[in-house]
Amino acid sequence: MLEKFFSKETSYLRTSEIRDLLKLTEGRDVISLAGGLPDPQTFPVEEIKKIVNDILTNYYDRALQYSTTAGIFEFRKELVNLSRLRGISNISEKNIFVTVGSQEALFMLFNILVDPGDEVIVEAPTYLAALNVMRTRRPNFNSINVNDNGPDLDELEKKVREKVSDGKKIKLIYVIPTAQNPAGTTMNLDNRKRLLEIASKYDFLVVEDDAYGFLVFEGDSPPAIKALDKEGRVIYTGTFSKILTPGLRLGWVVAHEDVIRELELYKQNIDLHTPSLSQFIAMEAIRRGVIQNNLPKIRRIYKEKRNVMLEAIQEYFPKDARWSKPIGGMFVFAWLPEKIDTTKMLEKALQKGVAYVPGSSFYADYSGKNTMRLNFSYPSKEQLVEGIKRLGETIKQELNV
Ligand code: PMP
Ligand code: G9A
Repeated sequence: MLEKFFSKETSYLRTSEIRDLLKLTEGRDVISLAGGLPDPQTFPVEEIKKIVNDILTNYYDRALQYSTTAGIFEFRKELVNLSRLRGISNISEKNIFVTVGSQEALFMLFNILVDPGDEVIVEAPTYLAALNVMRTRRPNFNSINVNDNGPDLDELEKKVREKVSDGKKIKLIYVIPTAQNPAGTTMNLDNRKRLLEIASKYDFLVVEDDAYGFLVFEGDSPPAIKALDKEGRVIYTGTFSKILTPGLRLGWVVAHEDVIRELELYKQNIDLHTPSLSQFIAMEAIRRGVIQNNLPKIRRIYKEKRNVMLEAIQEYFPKDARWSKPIGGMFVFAWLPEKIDTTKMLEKALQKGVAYVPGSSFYADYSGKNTMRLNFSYPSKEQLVEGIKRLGETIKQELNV
């Protein structure tokens, strides 16, 4: 009824299937392999209780007060230390910007960087909530397929060369190099270096989303691309959602001071600053080693759950399906026989009591109709087996229609 009053910009907003499915499955007897919720067992609740109590006793005057837009100074100092664990050195608190989750960081970054018609590069598939932000900027999307080592860099170089020979300029690539959401892939060190070389040669920015950089449970986590950046070309985003708790809604950006300045102006318009109390809690959690000490437990739990999910998929999925074998993160991505449209199949899966995220919304062009994303971090091991069993049955029935 009131749509006629809405701005033109609203017509570019797209719904998040992840958020829709959260609503749809809430309170229903459905095993959800859809949303990427952390396992609450990983929340260090006793330590947080103590931290909150100490903060409200000792620093209530600052923790309950307004604070600066870029983030609380001492917290930014701790973020310099935390970033070092991802190999990022040679930065100071002036390169750090605190946000309401890394989602806000992505929102602000794409708004300050992307104009309509700009050439942007994304992985296919990639994180849908980042795509939805970018869609509001109406860029020209260039999708690069993801293989076992992350984005196919030969394809990337070819695409970039084509654009350049057409007289176009690439603005940026958005990449999730470690335990990618949704594909579960990780770029090795050589590929990270090569990506930077390409970005440098053709002079575009790299927006590196490191949401799962601390969550590699098999082998070592390669350093962040930002750790290799000597030109200030990489803009890095991190989040506390997977290493502490998503309820604090805390993320951060590591970037050149030029970018930080622009973020500051932008955030003044959005929400003035990130909640002070959340920042104090995370700061103390870093200072007391709560996060660092909890990471082995998180990795162990997710590794066990990944194993359970992969074994169940092996047993219950049709033999001509293929799926990723992630070394970290929270998701397995599956490619089903071409005949299957996972968006259409979702209703049948829900009737059988299992949910997943259809893969097409992770593609800029909504292709990937036969793909799906499966979360293993939240369900119990029993639910993982039962959920995959139900899903396997749904797929096999669909193949026989
Ligand atoms: N980037 C990626 C790749 C994600 O998977 C997520 C959330 N799962 C986010 C960003 C945003 O997370 P948050 O806003 O909770 O930091
Ligand atoms: O499912 C994900 O990728 C992360 C969670 C996002 C959300 O809760 O919207």
